[in-house]
Amino acid sequence: MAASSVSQNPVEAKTNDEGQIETRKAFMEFSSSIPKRKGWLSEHLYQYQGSWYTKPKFEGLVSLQNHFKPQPTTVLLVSNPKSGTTWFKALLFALMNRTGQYEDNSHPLLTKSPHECVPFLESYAYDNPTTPYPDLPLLATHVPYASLPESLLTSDCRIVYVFRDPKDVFVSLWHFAGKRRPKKLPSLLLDEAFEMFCEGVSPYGPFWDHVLAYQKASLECPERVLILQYEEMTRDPIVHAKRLAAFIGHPFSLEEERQGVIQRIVDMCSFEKLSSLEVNKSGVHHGGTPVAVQNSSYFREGKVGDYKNLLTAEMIQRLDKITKDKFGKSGLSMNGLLDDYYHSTK
Ligand code: PAP
Repeated sequence: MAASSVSQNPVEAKTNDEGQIETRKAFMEFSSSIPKRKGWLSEHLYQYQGSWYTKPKFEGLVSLQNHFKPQPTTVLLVSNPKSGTTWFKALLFALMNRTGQYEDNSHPLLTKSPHECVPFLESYAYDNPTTPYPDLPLLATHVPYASLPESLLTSDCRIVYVFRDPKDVFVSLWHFAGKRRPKKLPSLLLDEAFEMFCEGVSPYGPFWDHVLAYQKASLECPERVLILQYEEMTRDPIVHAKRLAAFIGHPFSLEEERQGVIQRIVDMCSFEKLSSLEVNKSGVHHGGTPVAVQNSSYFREGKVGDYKNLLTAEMIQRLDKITKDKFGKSGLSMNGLLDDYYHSTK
């Protein structure tokens, strides 16, 4: 894969306990010199290598860029926040840990959140700056392509990238921010959040640049980067689960197909199933944030087109126009993303 064009970070992350403090201090100094804007989930977002981060995620990213050493067989799930990460974490984890290998009712996904089963790299790096990365076959990140660690770009790792209609992404993120934003901060009004999202000021944003960079990598190296759309997965989960399994090197055998293993995986990872599990209804997990996160906050509606319940016609038109302008010439397949737009502009 092409190496990142962005020069690697200016803050050197250290690995011992003392170093951790040094890194935090270096970060504090550095962060006072870079652009910052009002945040969604925290007070501020900081701009680094063209994208926007909360403090913990920025610090995690810096550590990641300095220290991450992937295994050649690592599979990395990448997404913009709110694009289907939880769902695809579950799917990929289940594809690697087939239901057939477990007794009924003993699959780890039934008692652990997908975020516990598949950690985010930058969150892990923030929480464990002095500990080596876990030797797990499946990891996840929201980091944009240009900021991925060199070690990953030059490795044989496979990347699964999932993207989603930005209208649903925006709505999902706004609701999530409503739950997660500290109460002491002034609320983030819908119109203000919408302007920020359109401008590209959202966690790991701009949204469109994030997608386009991975799409380019996928075109250049299709055997290393697979790009999938949330909406496609909802339309035909069996077909795409099979594609995913083959891509990550765990294709289904005819026997497994006959036994209905694919359907069982798709069912176990469905919104209805996962959101009804006790662990995802009342559990919490820690991951790169100072406070524990309620697992239930990752399960809201799980639908395609929920944006219609919140956005005005003007907002829909504006986001679609940005998407059309940005994605238009990319050749990116956008199955159904702009249907409303073309309908309304006929
Ligand atoms: P993250 O990037 O912060 O980890 P992510 O999982 O990408 O979040 O996004 C959460 C969205 O995925 C929510 O969408 P909504 O707000 O529009 O409802 C959530 O409901 C949806 N989601 C979670 N699990 C599933 C699933 N199994 N199937 C489909 N959608 C899901």
